[in-house]
Amino acid sequence: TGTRTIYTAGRPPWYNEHGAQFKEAFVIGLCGGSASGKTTVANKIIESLDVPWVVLLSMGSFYKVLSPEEQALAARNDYNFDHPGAFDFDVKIPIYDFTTHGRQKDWKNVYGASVIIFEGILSFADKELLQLMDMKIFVDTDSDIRLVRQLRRDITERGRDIEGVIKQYNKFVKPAFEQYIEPTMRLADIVVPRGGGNMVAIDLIVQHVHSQLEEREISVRALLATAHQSQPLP
Ligand code: UZR
Repeated sequence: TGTRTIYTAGRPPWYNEHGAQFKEAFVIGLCGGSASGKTTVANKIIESLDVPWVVLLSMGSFYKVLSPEEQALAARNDYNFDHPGAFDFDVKIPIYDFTTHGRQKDWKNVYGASVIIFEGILSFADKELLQLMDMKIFVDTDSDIRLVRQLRRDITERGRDIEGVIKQYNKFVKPAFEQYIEPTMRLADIVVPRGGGNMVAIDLIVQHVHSQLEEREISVRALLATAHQSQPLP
C-alpha cells in the first residue's frame, strides 16, 4: 500500500492528495410515514450509541414558509404537507474552506459531528441526499397505529379537531404515503417493523454504527501517521 498524503491545517476537514475531503460523519437516513415513530427510533439510537456529537436533523425544519393564502388553506386542513413540494430541498449550509478562506460550492454540511441522523417522511426522496447516506433505515408501522397516533398528537399537541385531522389524513397523508413514501422502503438497508419498541433492531443498528465509526477512526489515524512521517504541510 502506497503512502497517502493528507493536508491539514491542524483541524478537520482533512484532504487527500487530490484535494478531496475525507468523509467524516456517519450519516443515517431515517424514513417512515407520519407518526411511524421516527423520532423515537432516532432518540433510542442516540441514547444507545453513547458517542459525542450526534446531530439530529429533522425534515420538519425544512418546510417551506407558508404564504397568507396557504396559511388559510392549512387552517382548513386543505394544505398538503405530505407532498415533496412542501419542503425546501435547496436550503444550503455553506462550507467554509480553511485552505482558501472562502466558501466551497454550496453543500449541506455540519462540522464536527461524528453521526448525523436525517429524519423525515420524505427523507429518501432527494437523490443528492440519498448519496450522502451511509445507512438508510425505514420505520414500518401499520397505518392504523399511525392514524391513531396522529389523531392523538394533532389534537392534544397541535390544537386540531378530530374531523380536521381525519380529513387531512384521507386527503393528503394516506395518498402521499402510498405514492411517495412507501415506495422508498426498497431503498432502505434496514426496515424496522413497529418502530421505537423494536429494541433488537435498534441494537443491531447501533452495533453497525459503532463498528463503522471505529473503522473510520482507525483509517484517519493511519493517514495522519503517514502524513506526519513523510510530508510537510503545503
Ligand atoms: P412527522 N404537518 C402538519 O399537519 N402541519 C404542518 O404545519 C406541518 C406538518 C404534518 C403533516 C405530515 N400532516 O404528515 C406530518 N399531517 O406533519 C409529518 N397530518 O411530520 O414526520 O413528524 O409525522
